[in-house]
Amino acid sequence: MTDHRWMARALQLAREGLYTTQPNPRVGCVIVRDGEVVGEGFHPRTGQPHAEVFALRQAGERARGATAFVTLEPCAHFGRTPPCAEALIAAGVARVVMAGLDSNPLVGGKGRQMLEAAGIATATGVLEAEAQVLNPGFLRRMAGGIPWVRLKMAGSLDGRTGMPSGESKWITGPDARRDVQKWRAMSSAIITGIGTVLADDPALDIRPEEWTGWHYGEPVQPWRVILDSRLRTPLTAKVLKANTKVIVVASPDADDGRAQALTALGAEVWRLPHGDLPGLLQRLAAQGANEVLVEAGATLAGAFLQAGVVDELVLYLAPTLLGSLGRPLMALPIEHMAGQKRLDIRDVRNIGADIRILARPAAQ
Ligand code: AOF
Ligand code: ZN
Repeated sequence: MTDHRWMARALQLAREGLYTTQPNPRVGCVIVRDGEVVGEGFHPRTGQPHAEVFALRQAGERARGATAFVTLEPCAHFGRTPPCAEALIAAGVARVVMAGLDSNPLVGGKGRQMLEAAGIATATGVLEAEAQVLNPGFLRRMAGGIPWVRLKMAGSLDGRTGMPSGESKWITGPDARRDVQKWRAMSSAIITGIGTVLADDPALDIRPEEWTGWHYGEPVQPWRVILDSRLRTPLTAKVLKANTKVIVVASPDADDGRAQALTALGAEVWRLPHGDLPGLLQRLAAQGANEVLVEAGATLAGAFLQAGVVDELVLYLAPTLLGSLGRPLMALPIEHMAGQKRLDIRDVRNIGADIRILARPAAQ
């Protein structure tokens, strides 16, 4: 029981890095001796020390004979920083409790082995599900080479996103729009479509002045990804001015001149077969994307769902009825009940005057 209590504290610490650690995982660590916390730490940013290092620094000599609670298996490799398993051994820690193993092939099980070989007692599986929720993208990318995909949508209570004319501002309220900032900040990349760029010219950025929910330091700006098979992105589009990586995904035969003009503005142009969403996701993961947020119109939202690559839906519904002429949330033509996409609802809450539903595709 007490193991759970200290791990809960370590998870709380890990959450400090919710918006800043990518591409690294969010990790927290608590060092406890004789029922008393002697050190705490979390991983703040890629390139900076790991959670265990901060906790060990704080504990100093008091780490000797203590128990370390870590939300992820301590690393065993020399990455940008030296192995945490070695640091724990050197500090004389007696026991290490970890929520789960690291799915990074460089670490997976090796950290625990190193600790055990040094005579340190280990325990694994304490609040493991809670720890996984904190790093769905990192664990997925390391284990399977694809990111965790969230699809954000907003509409009326009757599932409409605007009028037949395209008129759509505003359906959801300012609180819901602020809440979206949080999902953006948690993401390594935001994916949108050329339709949205042409219609709304969104910047898709995180505006700390609009949202102060972040904890440690300013959020890392997610990459912007525009699916634009024929390279119609205007050179004046706001999304191109992002202070982060901008990727325009085009068809293999899209115009070279357009590609060069976009590259000259600092964007990367990736060429992929039209509709190859799994290929795109693999490539994003290969570059370090953990969680991606799809913020797109009905066509692309439908395409992601059809391709079966959505892990989580983030759906904002406003207390209004836009009626049957309104545009649907997603283009998802289904003819028979057998083709329906059933979901598991994981969370429902009020966000200002709107509601937010988190749902995941149900196991088929
Ligand atoms: C830990 N504690 O706090 C974190 C870990 O490039 P580096 O050196 O930062 O290493 C990154 C890898 O280390 C990352 O892919 C993951 O496997 C592990 N992250 N491990 O013991 C931490 N953030
Ligand atoms: Zn480490």
